[in-house]
Order: sequence, then structure tokens, then C-alpha cells
Amino acid sequence: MFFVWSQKRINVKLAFWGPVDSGKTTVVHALAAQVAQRVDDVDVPERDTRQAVGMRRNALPVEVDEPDTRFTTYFCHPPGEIGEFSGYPVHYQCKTPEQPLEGNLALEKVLDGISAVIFVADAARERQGANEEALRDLVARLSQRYQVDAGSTSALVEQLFGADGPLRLVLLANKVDLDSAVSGEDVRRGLMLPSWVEVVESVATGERGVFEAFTAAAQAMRPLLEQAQQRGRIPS
Ligand SMILES: Nc1nc2c(ncn2[C@@H]2O[C@H](COP(=O)(O)OP(=O)(O)OP(=O)(O)O)[C@@H](O)[C@H]2O)c(=O)[nH]1
Ligand SMILES: [Mg+2]
Repeated sequence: MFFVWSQKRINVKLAFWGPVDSGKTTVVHALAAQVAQRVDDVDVPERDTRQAVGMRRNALPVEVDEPDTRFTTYFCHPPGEIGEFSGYPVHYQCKTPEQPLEGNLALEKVLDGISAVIFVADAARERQGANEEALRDLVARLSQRYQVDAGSTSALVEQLFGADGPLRLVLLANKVDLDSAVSGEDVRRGLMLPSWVEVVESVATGERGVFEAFTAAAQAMRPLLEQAQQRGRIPS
């Protein structure tokens, strides 16, 4: 996260990660629709005030499709509590890598400077192995970046995402509408994620669960914002 001094706002980054085809891009689009709806619900004086102080309006997700860098990115400033910290607006940059993943530099790019990951797992029973593989890959990449000690995936999850870790994690169990879907709790247990990892069940195609998971991630990041403020990276 960083503080944009010229605009007196906070920027935080979130990665939407998960196995191929779990619904990551659909989730980002559903989030945009949900945020847009909530922004419209905000009463007009507040919206005018926000525009008057130069806050960017909520854009739509954009797909960047360059030969070596393919990802979807979405920038938003949600209304309400998660849209503010210590009197400053909080803007969220959401990114997810796109296919084909081979040679896609965005796999690393989406992890640059993030504060949290929303892990979009596929609830379909037959995709549980793919979820595990994607989590292992994510944890391996983050372990290198944050130089946490080698260990089991569970141990690394604790070091990366636990109370003293640099990042936060929310598990989204997507596609729970499928006949073959297992519950969010079953997805969590299958991934051997500890009980403190928040799980949200979703149907991204119906926009269900998506804003809840985003809110959970935003709330989970608050202590990181507090730490940043204590270190002087965000003014008091
Ligand atoms: N039944 C069901 N289908 C879904 C849901 N979410 C996404 N899908 C479908 O799953 C397929 C893959 O969705 P994407 O959003 O492209 O998934 P992705 O994870 O971005 O895929 P890649 O970027 O190719 O790895 C699409 O056909 C979506 O319509 C859901 O909650 N339920
Ligand atoms: Mg995608």
C-alpha cells in the first residue's frame, strides 16, 4: 500500500488468484457491478463532495492483453467504511492474471505490492486438486518475495497471512451453484487452511458473495494500514 501525497489518499492492491477457470475474471466484473450499484446508492451530496475533492470515479475492469503481460485490472473507491481510513479515502487496485499463463509476466506483476489475496477456489469437487496446486504455486511465489522460511504450505500460509504476516487472505469458494460443488468449509479443509482464514461462498455469475469477500479482505487489511500509519507511511 502507499499514500498518494498529491491527492491525500491511500492505495491498496489486491490479487485475485486461483486455478484456471475458477471464475477470477467473472469475480472482478461482479465486484465492479456491485461497487457501481453501491456508489449509485450513495446519496448525491456525498457523491458530489467526493468528486469535488478529486477522487477518481469507479472505472470498469480493463483487460490488458499484451504479448507478455495479460491481466484484468480494476480500480475502485467503494463507499462506506472500507472506502476510508483515518479520514483519507482508500482506493483499491484489483488484479488477476489472464490466460495463457505460460510466459505471462503478469503472474508476478499482479503480486507486486499487494496487501491481500482473494483466493478464488473452484467449489466443483473435481477441481479440488487444481485449487491445491494453485495455492501451492501462490505460496511459493510469495515466500520468495517475502523471504519466509521454507516449510509446509500450511506453515508458509501462517507466516505470510497470519496475524504477524505481511499479507491477508480471504478464500472465495466460487461456483457453489454447481451440482458437484462442495461447501466452502470443505474447500478450506481440503486446502488445509487454518480456521482463521475467512471463507465466503460465491456464485460470481450471479454476483453472490463477491462484495462480501471484498469487504472481508478490506477489513482484514485495516491492521496493515494501522501498522503503516505507525511507521509514518500514512500521515496521522
Ligand atoms: N456455474 C458457475 N459458473 C461460473 C461461476 N463463476 C464463473 N463461472 C463460469 O466459469 C467460466 C470461467 O470463468 P472466468 O471468470 O473466465 O474464470 P477465470 O478464473 O478468470 O479463468 P482463466 O482466466 O481462464 O483462468 C466462465 O464460463 C464463467 O461464466 C459461478 O459462480 N458458477
Ligand atoms: Mg480470467
